[in-house]
Order: sequence, then C-alpha cells, then structure tokens
Amino acid sequence: MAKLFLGLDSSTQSLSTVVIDLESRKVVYEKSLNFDQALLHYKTRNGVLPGRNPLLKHSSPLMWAEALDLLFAQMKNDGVALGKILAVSGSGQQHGSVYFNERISAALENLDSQKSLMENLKGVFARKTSPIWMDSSTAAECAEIRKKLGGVRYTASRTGSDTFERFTGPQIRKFYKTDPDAYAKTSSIALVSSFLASQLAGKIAPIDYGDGAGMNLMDIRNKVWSMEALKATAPSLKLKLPPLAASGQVIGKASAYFVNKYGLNPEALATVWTGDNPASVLGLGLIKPGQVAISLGTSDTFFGTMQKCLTDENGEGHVFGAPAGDYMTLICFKNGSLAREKIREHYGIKDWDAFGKLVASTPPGNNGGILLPWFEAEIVPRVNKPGIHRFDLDEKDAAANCRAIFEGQMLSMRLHSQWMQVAPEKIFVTGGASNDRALLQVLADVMNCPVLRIEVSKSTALGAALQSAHGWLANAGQNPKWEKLVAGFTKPVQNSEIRPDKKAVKIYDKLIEKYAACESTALDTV
Ligand code: XUL
Repeated sequence: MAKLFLGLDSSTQSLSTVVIDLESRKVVYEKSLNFDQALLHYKTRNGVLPGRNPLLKHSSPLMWAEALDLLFAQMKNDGVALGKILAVSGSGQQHGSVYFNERISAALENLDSQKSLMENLKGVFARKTSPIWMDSSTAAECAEIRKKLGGVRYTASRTGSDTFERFTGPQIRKFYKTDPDAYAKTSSIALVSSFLASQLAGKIAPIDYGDGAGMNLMDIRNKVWSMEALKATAPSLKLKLPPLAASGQVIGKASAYFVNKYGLNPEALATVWTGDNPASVLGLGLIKPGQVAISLGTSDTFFGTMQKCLTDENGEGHVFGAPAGDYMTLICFKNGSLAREKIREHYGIKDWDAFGKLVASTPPGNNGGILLPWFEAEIVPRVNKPGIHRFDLDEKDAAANCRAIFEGQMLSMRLHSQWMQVAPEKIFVTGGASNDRALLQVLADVMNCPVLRIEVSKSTALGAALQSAHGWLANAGQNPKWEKLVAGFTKPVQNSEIRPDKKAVKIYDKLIEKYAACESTALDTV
C-alpha cells in the first residue's frame, strides 16, 4: 500500500510541493506556483514587493498564505490523493520574519474552511510586510549586536554565524528601533517556515534548529534561545518567540481547515518545518558527516554536513542545525556564475562550451597565474569594494584568464572551508556550470576528491517530504534511519564521476599557499 508524504517549500519566488510514496520510493507528484504570475495583485518581482530603497527587500505574509490555499486547490484539482497523506512538512526561505499581534493564536485555532486563509488571517499581523533574506538594510543593527556580544568570533561561536544583515535578529532589532509601538504590540514572531507550519498545524509552530540558526538568536551548541543574544537584540524578545524543536517533529494533527476544504486525511500529521537550505541538504541525500555539495549558480554555495559543531572564527561561513541531526554549514560566494559570465563576455567567448575548451587547453595551476574575481562586493572573503586582481597573469591571454577565474573560485572555496575540518569523500555538484567536465576536473583536482553531478529538480521540497516521512515514522515509534529513508530518491547522474588527477592535486596543494598570499595582498588594498 502506498505511503504518501507531502513536502512544501516556500521559497523567494514560488511555493512548490512534492508528494513521495515511501513504499515505491518515488516522487508521485510535483508542482510549483510562481508568486509573480499566480498572485498578480501583490505586484511582486521575483517574489519581492516593489520599493525604491535597494537595501530594503520585503514580501507579503498574506501572499504566502494565499499561495498555500492556491497550491492545495491545485493538488485537489489534479487528483492528488490528499486523503491518503500521512504527514506534511515543509521548508521556507531562510531568515524572513513574520510579526503577529495577540489575535494570532485564536485565528490559527479557529481557521474557518468557508473562508480563505487570507481572510482567516486578516487582522493578526503586527507588521504588514516581512523583511526577507535579500534585505541588507540592517548594517547598523549588525554592528550593535556584534559589539554587545563581544565581536565577530564570539558572535559566530555563540550563534553559528557572525551578524549578517539578512539574519532575523538584526531585522528584529531594526523593527524595534524604528517602530517601537508596533514591536511592543507584537506578541509572536515567526520565520517563513514556522508561519506556514502554523497554518498547517492550526497553532503557533516551533522554529526548528536549522532555520532558527539563521537568526543570530539561537545558542548553536545547546540548541536553545541564547539569552545573551536575545538581550543584545531587543527587549522582551523571549516572550515573542515560539519554542525551538527538531524539524519533522510532530506538532499534532493537521488543521481541520485542510481536511474540510481540500480533503486532506483527517489523521495526517503536521510537523515542524525547516529552512530551505537544511531541507535541500536532505533532498540532495547529504546525511552523513563529511558529505558535501557545491551549487555553481548565480552565487556559488558550499554545503556540508558536520558532526561536531565548529564555527568559523572569521565569521564568513554559517553553521545551521541539520534536519538529520548534527550540523550543516553553508558558505556563500557571491561572485559565482556572475563573475564567470563577466569574464566570458570580456573575452567575447561565444558559449560555455567554448569557455570549457579554453580551460582545458591550459595547464592545471595556470603557470602560477591567479585571478581574484570580485566583480561585486564579496561575502567570502568579505570585500566591500569590488575589484579584479591579477597576479602573474596576462590580461590579454583569454584562455589563461578563463582557467584562472575558475581555479581562483575553487581555491577560495578550499581555503575558506578549511575551518569546517571536513575532508569530503565525494562532492556532489549542481547548477549551470556543473555540465562542464573541464570545470569539474578543476574542482576535483583542487579539492582532491571525486566529483559527481547531481540533478536537482525541487530538491528542497523533496527534502521536506522526506522530513515529514521521518517525523511520521519516529512518531509511530519506528526509529527511522535517515540513510535508508533518503536512499533511492536522489541519485548522481550516471557516469558523471570525475576523479582527481594526482599530478594536478600536487600542483594545487602548493598553489593554495600562493592563492592565500594573493588574497591577503588584495584584501590589504581594498
Ligand atoms: C541562506 C540564504 C538563502 C535563502 C534563500 O543564508 O540567505 O539561501 O535561504 O532562500
């Protein structure tokens, strides 16, 4: 008999769903709803409300609630066997926050299926809009909290990350400073993930250790709210936060709203949601310490799982709780594809195929040529003044510059992930540039590790569906093993494995020292 589990992912631009059948180990349904297209009246662009201040990025919590109704209606229409779903879980874009007044609990407990979620939730918000992860308007608050906590190193070791503009704590502090009355009227604060989980559960849902770690408010080692961090952020904050819990933990039966309106199984369990990055780590099948994935997208992101909680004393990387227990790390390099594209355009290279051929035509190590591609302000290492830096590299040599940009990016990844003390056994790669074997060879050689390509359609919602299955099995006393649970759902692309070349590895083991020296020199000048 089918065992169906539902996973939802509320990302910046869309709400997606994946239904899995644990018996056949198959994804049986997937769908996405794009906010800009499906909910025109919010006038969002890429999920963000319009506005003049480029540092301010907000979205509408009502839009996320409306999307939830629309997606459930769509599932019902498409004949998804909602009556057989055993549990629901989900994930949300990290860091975004939702502010409620004292009416929230009653509204959630009495969701009326004759009305929409939007109507049910009218009048419960203490703040109309939600700052999201793209917001960078809280530099002052970051500095204030960091100072009160005692500096970068201490903040990172306490909360898992240095203070970052998009993190929820600095955002809450800004709200408290700029609108103290509305802050005082706020009885409860949710993350995007816990806001949606609350609707499914019909009560205020806990925040999980994964998403909670993206707030600069959670004690990363003990997985409890850090009183020190709460105090450094805003008054009476503890009273406004829900409890922390493991993602996938059962909250209770799903709200009757979804049962009556969409025919959801009355026995279906609502579980704690997580952030999109922790969920995607699950969806990619990364559950054992030392497993690493690299997404070569607009920005390049390095994800890893980690058993012991180590934090980055330079405050560049993040540590979050991982849904499979233990920890995960996330390091975001902003100048990813964007920088590769700039180089391709600069040298008039027609496509990525030609770019890859030029890289392959040059020797590993590039005869010592180094390129630091900080076309935009960089997160890792922290660079506020953009600039391109070349060392022993002729700007006129197109092929050498193509190799240099990718080598530089991969050397930077190796250097700036050393604090994790994780020697990866295998690296899974996703994203646009992962189609190019010449680039993947550079990655395998720099990291001295086999690299495999992985295709990730909706890996985040898949991770959420697996999380709901885990929660349901654990609740039934079945002691589920993550390794068994994720097996078969995510597979690397066949024959995509690239092994490191021993000679090239030796070259990069030396070149990393030069790279680090060049980076220090360049950082001294910016
Ligand atoms: C992670 C981050 C983003 C959002 C995107 O720190 O800010 O990856 O989670 O949804």
